[in-house]
Amino acid sequence: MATVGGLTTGVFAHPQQASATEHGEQQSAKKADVAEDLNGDGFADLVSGAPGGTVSGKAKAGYVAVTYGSAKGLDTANKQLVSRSTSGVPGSATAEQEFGKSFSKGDLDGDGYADLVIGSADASSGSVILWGSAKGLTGGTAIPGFGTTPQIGDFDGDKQADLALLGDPGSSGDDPVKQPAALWKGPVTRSGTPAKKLDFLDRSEWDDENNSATSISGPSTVRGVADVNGDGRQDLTFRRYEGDGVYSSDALLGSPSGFTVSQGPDDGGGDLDAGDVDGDGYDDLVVSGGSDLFDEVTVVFGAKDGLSADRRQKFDQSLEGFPGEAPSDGEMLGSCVSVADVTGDGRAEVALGIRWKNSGDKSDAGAVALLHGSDAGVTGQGSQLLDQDSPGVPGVAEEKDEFGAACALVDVDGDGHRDLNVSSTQENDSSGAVWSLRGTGTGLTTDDAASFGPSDLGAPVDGAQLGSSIR
Ligand SMILES: [Ca+2]
Ligand SMILES: [Ca+2]
Ligand SMILES: [Ca+2]
Ligand SMILES: [Ca+2]
Repeated sequence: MATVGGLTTGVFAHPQQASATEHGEQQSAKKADVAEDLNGDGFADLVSGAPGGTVSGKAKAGYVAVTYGSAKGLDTANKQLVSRSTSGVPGSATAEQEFGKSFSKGDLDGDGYADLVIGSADASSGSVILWGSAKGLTGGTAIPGFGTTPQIGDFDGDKQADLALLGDPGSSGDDPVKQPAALWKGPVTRSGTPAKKLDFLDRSEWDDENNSATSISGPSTVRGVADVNGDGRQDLTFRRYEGDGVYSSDALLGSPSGFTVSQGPDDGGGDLDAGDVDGDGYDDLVVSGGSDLFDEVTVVFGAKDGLSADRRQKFDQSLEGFPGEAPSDGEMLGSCVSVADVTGDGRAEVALGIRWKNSGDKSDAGAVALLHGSDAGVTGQGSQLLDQDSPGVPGVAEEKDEFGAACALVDVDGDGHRDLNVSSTQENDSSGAVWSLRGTGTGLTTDDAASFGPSDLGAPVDGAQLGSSIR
């Protein structure tokens, strides 16, 4: 596997762009959304999960790495590692727990610093809240029993972040099962007490067979938040099992009295995210994995009543303008999906990992594409395709690197353009690595591209799979 150096700078930076950067540094950063800024310095911070990391001698105990944003982007010298062995964090490192398999940022106690809630592979291990401060994350508050994809968002629209929690769904063959779920209304105190515990589902959604006030039909995993019905309340984007091998990608609409389900497409199960692709004020759900070969992407447009039942767009790499060589079967278009406005025109870009794409004759080296939004939906026009052999991207493409495992559009340099942070979990014998490519008014540039692996962070290396999820 290719060696990824320290915080490597792209070697193809142009002098005129270097001076533009210097000029940019004299301007103040566009203040980051509080929900993304753990230390309150105005720059969004990036969190990378390493669920395979060995901690205190326990294999796959797991950890997360926080790299703080700055005018120069991510700074590996300004980082923080959090595991169950970190002082103040409740519990202890446990083999196979995969702490950091999921996590979410947001200001749960309303003090102006984003907090981080971290989940595990094992729901019964619970989640942990780390509290943001000017010095970074501090303390640790246990949330017993709800270790599956905890998600922060303002679900009732009162400007105070809330917390959606999922427990262990157990198993029951081919049928959906009852999965414990809890909705905590913020603010949440440092002792782990919410202002109120709400029913997870709105009463109209109750269903005697599988749902109740405190459960959902599952197994379900939450993938993020968006506002698909434009009512100012954040909605959960999630995937749930419907039975007989069918997974559905849906939205749970936020309300003052719990969520209501808004049905999205059934598919084989890739990744999903939402953002306002067509700029009409409703976030749109972008789902990968629409065909047997995981090579199709579906856009489900948001509307006043939730996800539209009939306004949908399907595309694959034959989309006009999609760059790169003609695809072979099974490249896994959309191995990761991140949707957010990079260019600043009010229409979200869509980042798609293609983790099994070949780079020349190197199979499964992986790649990532950035496509633009337009009034009509996702367009191939002006899109970009990058891999580790692209000029300016640190590292060298190698077989089975699977670049594009996870991705997150987060503005880590505070210039108002979201930057593409993307991982390869297979890099360097599955230690994993994360790349950060800068966003601009027209798309992505490889100028000042950076990358780091666990060794650059002084973190456990072997099999860590750093970047399994990034946010
Ligand atoms: Ca920050
Ligand atoms: Ca806080
Ligand atoms: Ca909403
Ligand atoms: Ca940026």
